[in-house]
Amino acid sequence: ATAVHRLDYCPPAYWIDTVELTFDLDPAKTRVLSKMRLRRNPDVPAQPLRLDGEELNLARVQVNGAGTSFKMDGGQLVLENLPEGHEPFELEIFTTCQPVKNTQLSGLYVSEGTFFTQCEAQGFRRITYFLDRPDVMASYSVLLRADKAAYPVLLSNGNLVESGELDGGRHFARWHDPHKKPSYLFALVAGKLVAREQKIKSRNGGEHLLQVWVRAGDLQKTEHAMNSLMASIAWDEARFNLPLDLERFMIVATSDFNMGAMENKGLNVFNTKYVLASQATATDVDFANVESVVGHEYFHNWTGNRVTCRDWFQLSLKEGLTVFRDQEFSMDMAGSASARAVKRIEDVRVLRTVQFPEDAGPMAHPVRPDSYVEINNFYTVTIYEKGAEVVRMQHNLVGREGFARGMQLYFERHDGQAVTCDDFAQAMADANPGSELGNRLEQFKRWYSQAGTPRVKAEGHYDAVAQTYTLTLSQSCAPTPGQPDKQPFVIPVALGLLGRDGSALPLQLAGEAQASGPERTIVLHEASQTLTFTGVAQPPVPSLLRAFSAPVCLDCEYSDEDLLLLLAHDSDPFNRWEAGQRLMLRVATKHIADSHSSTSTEAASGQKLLSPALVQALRGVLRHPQLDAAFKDLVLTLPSEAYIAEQLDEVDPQRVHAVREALRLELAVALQPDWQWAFEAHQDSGAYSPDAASAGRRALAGTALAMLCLAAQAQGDAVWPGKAYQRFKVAGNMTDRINALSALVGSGSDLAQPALERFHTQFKGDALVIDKWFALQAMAPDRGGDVLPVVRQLMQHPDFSLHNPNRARSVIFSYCNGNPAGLHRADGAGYAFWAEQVLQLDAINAQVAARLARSLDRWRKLAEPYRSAAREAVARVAAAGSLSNDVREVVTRALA
Ligand code: B3K
Ligand code: ZN
Repeated sequence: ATAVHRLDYCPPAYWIDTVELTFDLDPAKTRVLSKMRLRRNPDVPAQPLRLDGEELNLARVQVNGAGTSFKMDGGQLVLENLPEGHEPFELEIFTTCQPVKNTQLSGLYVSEGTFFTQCEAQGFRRITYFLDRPDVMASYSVLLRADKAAYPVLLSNGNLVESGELDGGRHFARWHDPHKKPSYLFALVAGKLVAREQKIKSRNGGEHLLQVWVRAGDLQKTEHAMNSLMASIAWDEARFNLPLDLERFMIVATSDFNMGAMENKGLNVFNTKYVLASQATATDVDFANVESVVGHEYFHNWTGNRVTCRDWFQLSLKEGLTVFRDQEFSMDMAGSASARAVKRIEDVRVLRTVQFPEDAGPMAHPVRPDSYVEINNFYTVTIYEKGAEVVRMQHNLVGREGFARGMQLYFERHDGQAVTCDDFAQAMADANPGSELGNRLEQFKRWYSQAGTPRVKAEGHYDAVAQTYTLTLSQSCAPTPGQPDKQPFVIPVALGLLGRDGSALPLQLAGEAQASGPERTIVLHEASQTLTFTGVAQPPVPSLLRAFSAPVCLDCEYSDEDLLLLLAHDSDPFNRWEAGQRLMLRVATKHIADSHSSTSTEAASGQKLLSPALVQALRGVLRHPQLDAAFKDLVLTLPSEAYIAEQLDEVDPQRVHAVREALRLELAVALQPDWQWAFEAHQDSGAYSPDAASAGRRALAGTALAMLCLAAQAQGDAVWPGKAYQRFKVAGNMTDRINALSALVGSGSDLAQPALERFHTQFKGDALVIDKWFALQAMAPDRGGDVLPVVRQLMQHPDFSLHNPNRARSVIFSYCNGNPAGLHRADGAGYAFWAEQVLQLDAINAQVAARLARSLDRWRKLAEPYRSAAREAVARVAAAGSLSNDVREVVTRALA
């Protein structure tokens, strides 16, 4: 397989105006007849038609009703003798495929007896020969035929035109999609399903039918998804003036799915994980995820479907923008300013613990990549989450109203087109002339072309005599693969200054006539810029990069006192949280670096890692009368092992784990009475509701219980584990139940095993809950290498299957990505397991295998003996015969 390059883009040599597809659905052999009207693209020199195809059996090709010559070239079907001139002609292709043998879950496949399709990015070519590229937009009519008893429901995109009976117990349904679309948005579903239905009226009076299709037993778990869909529709109308453009909008759930969900036009296909939710089986986080993913896929209807991508290098055009939109939707749904901040912190946490490492590793790529071997490897946190940050910066540079104007102009210009990231940024800038974005568009666009996380260094100096505070901001960005030198970025830095009493100081820059409000955004665009604030009566503490105004690492030499001040008083909740994280990170890295003393002896000798001042400050947050529970929970949670590791030059994962565990225990013991208060003060009263405020209270109570169990375990006290077991048994919702179970597992209590057994008995048969049961065990804190044998044993469990992606993720990914201390064993056995599983999975499902292959990306950062052992495992995978392109690309880059 060779790389595809962005700059090689050429428009298609032909356009496909209409497609009529006829499916005779049969799991073993499905027949597909495709009748297309094509015409030559007048803007491109005459050339043969080359259609993409994969794993197809070709039976017949006809042009304008007569047989024609063709040849095969590298999987493509090549037609050389097509009618000349620019008149449309008809091409008919008859193929068959084998859905039941499709373990890749790309193209047409069978899940629990139901047919599903997944076409993004290049699955349509596994259904029929086609110009399988997003800039070819066609009008689709689909005729589905199948056995009626086995497949009573037949769905495709658009509107149902006709349906009826056929001979031999078969039936049919004919669908027509009124909107032109690229092939990646095609979908069909056929099987035994039932729907929750809802009729709605949109603002302009149009009537729409909403459906959520699931297996019969799951209907009562679809209310939240339907509510989320209705909320999404209302939100997009209200916030962006974007209406639902279909009479019918369907969501269908499947338990075999490579990712979260897919935005096929009018027929979204979802992983059950992001549809089904009931208080008994889904946690608050699951409820929030359902809302956010339903929103995300719905928002794609405009950002992705109405305006799509010219080529796959532009993937972030739709993904970055749609993630930004779903983040904003979740924030608006959460309500209060503080709930918005909580969502922002959660999003930034993902960005920093997953995307920053990607941007610093061998797979680093720009938001708009320049080349790829396998496009499926580029559905990354960089394209999605960093892409969303790049949109967010544009939003912040032009303001909320300006952004709305930019969106409007984008749709005025490009509705119905396949466009580029440049087109989006241009519309934003053109709608906002004179703004910081309008003035610096070309430089701003380096965010799309340069990979890597910029570092911003801030150095402040207070001059008591002149009453000035000078702040120098400098930026740099480390080399990434193929990009040794970086040009300066446009970096919006939202900031404020705090006085020693915690008050917000007015901001007045030298040369300005008067002070402005207590917060403003400075746009750093040079390598280094110096700001002078005047009329500063006391040495201030700067609060920088408020609300995480740019996706950068901020280096600022704060004293502990400065950070304690920010933690206690910053009016920006993000930076308040960040100050606490910095303080805890500082303690962690100091003790990790101090390799002479072993942490266990420190703990045993009663030596404290956390200063009394920090403990007191954390207690202050925990007991604070005004702060929200969700926010307190975030502040009181230590930075993850992954995030701590990211700050180190060389990582000993066992050391990171030991120090973090020691800190966790210390926090548990030092705040014991406070945790007890927090647990008791945040009990649910009344009916379950997954809203942000109630979820926050449950989260804090859950953390408190985990801390109480941890402290109790260390003190040999059985009271709290007993309480946790009791709560586990009687919990009225899955959040409280799994939190109690996790407190037992996490503290290593003897009650963990009986609780796990009870849990399995209670929920066997509910796949999504059993996934949680597997994941909890695979992510249990490692104690002397005890997790790997458990993981191997779990894979022997009758409920385990490598073929179901959710199940494979619940065990293998949970262990390899969610349990650093379990994976990084000095004996290398974790790496050997990883290599084994990558190879096994690759024979089944290349996309899933390639995701797993990413787990050891950053082997170079490891200390010995981990480094050599990890490298060897990656090399072992790379050396295996018959690797998929997907896995080969990942391991090749990892070793480069
Ligand atoms: N667009 C899909 C992702 C498709 C992934 C293909 N490998 C889901 C989403 O981002 O909404
Ligand atoms: Zn998306």
